[in-house]
Amino acid sequence: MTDKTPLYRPSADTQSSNDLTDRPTDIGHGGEPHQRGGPAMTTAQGIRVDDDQNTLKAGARGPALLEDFHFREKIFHFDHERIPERVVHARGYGAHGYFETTDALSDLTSAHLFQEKGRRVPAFARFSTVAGNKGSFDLARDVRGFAVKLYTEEGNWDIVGNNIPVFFIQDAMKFPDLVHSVKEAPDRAFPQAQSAHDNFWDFISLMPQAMHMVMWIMSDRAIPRSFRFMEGFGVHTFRFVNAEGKSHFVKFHWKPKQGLQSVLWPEAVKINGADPDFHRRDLWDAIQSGDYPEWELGVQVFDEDFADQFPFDILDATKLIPEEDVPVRIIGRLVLDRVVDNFFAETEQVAFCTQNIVPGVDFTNDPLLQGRNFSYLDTQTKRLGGPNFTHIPINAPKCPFHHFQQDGHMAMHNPKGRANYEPNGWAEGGPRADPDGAFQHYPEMVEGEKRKIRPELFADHYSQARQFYQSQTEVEQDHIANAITFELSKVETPGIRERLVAHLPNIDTDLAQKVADGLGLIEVPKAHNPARAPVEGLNPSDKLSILKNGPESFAGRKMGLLLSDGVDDALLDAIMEAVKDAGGMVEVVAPHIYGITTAGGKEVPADQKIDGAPAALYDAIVMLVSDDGAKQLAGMHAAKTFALDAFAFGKFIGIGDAGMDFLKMAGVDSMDDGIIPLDQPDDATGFVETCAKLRFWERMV
Ligand code: HDE
Repeated sequence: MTDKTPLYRPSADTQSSNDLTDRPTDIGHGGEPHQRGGPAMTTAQGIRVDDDQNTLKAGARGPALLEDFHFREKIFHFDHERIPERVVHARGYGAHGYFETTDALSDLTSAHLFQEKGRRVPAFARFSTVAGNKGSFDLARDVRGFAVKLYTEEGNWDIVGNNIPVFFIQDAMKFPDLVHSVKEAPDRAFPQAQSAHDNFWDFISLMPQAMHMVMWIMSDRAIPRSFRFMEGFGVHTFRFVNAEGKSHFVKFHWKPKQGLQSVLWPEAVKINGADPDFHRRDLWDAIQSGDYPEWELGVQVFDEDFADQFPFDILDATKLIPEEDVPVRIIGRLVLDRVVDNFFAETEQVAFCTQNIVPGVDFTNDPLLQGRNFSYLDTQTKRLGGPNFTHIPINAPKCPFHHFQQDGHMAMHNPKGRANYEPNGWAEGGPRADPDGAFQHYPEMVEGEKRKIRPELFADHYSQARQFYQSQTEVEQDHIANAITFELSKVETPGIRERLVAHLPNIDTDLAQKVADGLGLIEVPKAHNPARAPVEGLNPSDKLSILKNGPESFAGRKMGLLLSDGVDDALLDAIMEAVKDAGGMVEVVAPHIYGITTAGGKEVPADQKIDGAPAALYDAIVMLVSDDGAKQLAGMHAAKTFALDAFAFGKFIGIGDAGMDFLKMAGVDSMDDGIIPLDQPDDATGFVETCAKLRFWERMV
């Protein structure tokens, strides 16, 4: 063949024409709309592009030419699209909103934000899992990050917390080891986003300080129903400092207005397959539908006297202060009301830093927090490529800022004039430090020997682990035992399993026995010797349980409606209406994605084809099917599994028309009070009210 062969040049929109003239012709200058809709395409340098389908060649079959600056620029930019993902908390999802003070606190802090009820500042929150890579699934059994950036009048304040109030380790020195152990093993690069493997439990079983946190991550806190249904905690003890310079200790709490709710582990496993984006989709959908998630900000405030008599060290991040000892005072609310315009620009580039605090707030000497104050700034420099990450809009303060920092990669704020140092004698001399209204470090007295050491009280590792376990309902205790059993069953080395189980008698002997039985151990291994005798007689705390703090209505939750052709119109309308009235959402699941036709001839589109929507995706279920529909669904494996799962996961199931026949055909042969007949439209409201109770737990014990 020679270059005399006919030319083929697909056009932008058809990809099929040989006609060299079939391409945009009506291209005006200055970016005005081009004939197919958008503005004229240019390179990043602003040069207009004539063809975006073909590289420049020496003849139709000839080599590509280096001269093709459009192609080279396009590919070069594509090659550089990724920035390093976060070493931890790589997978996350963020949204914008605002924070509003609901209770002024001028007696405790000079922070401008808290001086007056009703003060509002813009906020950005990012929720995340810790262990998995950026593309991992949402329902990993894992801690969730709960990071909030408040753009205050006095600068950015980042509260970089988690959905669990304690942490695995006490000193930042161990963080790289912890993270290496939980991430995929370095030789095989798996497992992804899971703690159920030898390295993690090997490390943890050698770190008694992690035992309190182990109780939390093995509880249902680690598999939240959505970001909207989980608490957030600042974890460390911080300080509030008032205008007179007086300091109080403070712990931060975010309490979801929606209540607490988690999924079951077997549900999590199914959800990860059916919808790996379950949590991010939930946040997006809620905000887009106007159902704005909301959290109250609460503080536990206490003084040195309390700290001195508290049986644990308030600088120890493996301990919490029970709300029964120091009640949580609600001082504000966070509302997320806007999704991002661009995930990369905002959620991926947002740079939280624990050291970002404002006047009136200060650090304590918690050795974990002190280490974090170094790590976050360092990590942002690496991820965002240089020191100017504060020039990126999502990270820039929304208050005035002036300093002499200059240049560096991608500098966007470039001061004019010649004064770039201080002191200087120029008339336009630039900013000057001024103690009035400035951040002042709390002048805490510090003395001591310079040693690598920890306080003696940090050595109590089991007391609060026990308190947490004993504060749970029976169902939740079972879930903890099952989770530890599951995880250790994935551990291949028997010695690691036994070393971990040997911690459990120090926490609770029943728990130890349940796990030993679950693993098939002949007996509970001899308990490890505690480094310090546990504190006896700590009272259980109801606030530590999810089930005791659940939602009170169906608001913000989702009903899965399994439908077939020929269903009763009035009943269907009544259910849809009742869920809507309760503030919930409905998703229609049907044999086909085009939906169903009711007995009255109305077409109802489906949101999901049954094969792609296991019952685990929903908080409660309605099965509204006709006689023929029951038979049709009973012949579909996915529909039968849907029914069996709904039952097995303890969901409330509303049954209309021939739904009961279908349930039986699917293999559900025992009936209970969680299966609720919907005989007439009036039954719908009562059913939805019952669903407020999350699950029919009696079926599950
Ligand atoms: Fe982090 N952590 N962390 N962490 N952390 C990061 O910063 C670190 C810790 C938390 O949505 C990194 O920007 C050290 C506790 C959240 O962008 C990194 C130590 C708590 C996020 C880092 C801890 C957290 C991070 C990785 C031990 C709860 C995600 C990327 C001293 C109170 C923020 C990044 C977001 C992210 C370091 C322990 C919460 C590497 C050294 C305890 C929510 O800087």
